[in-house]
Amino acid sequence: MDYRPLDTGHLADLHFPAPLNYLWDVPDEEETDLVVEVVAGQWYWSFSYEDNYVVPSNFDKCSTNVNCVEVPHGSIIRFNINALDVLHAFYIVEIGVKQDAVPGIETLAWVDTSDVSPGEYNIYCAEYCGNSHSEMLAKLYITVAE
Ligand SMILES: [Cu+2]
Repeated sequence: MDYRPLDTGHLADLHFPAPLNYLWDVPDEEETDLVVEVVAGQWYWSFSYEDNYVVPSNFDKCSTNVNCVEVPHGSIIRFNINALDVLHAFYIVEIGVKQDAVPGIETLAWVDTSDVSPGEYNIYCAEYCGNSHSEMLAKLYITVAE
């Protein structure tokens, strides 16, 4: 039998798909431009900015913080995710970010909005959470701040 040792030179050529970066390449506090608190409940998402955030004057996409959040383009956004009742999962489909929302445990997800175009993105719940699970649909607006 032909025996060929593992050519470790090729290990350096391994490339991971970009979304996997989200698993370990977590920005620290100084790199984060904005923290958004996310609360999942049956059956909605609610969002709030960190206390000292000055909301840009042209942010007008959300009339409520329920199922709607607007964040600046060109920024590293950290989502601190909590669940009120049962398991949910925060899933920004087009950006490829998904994170469990767990009662009693804060989880986190983050997005560098420099990597995506300004516009409207869907946030789904990706964990079955009861009767109206399929209605847990929120909008993420990424806007160039003025
Ligand atoms: Cu759900």
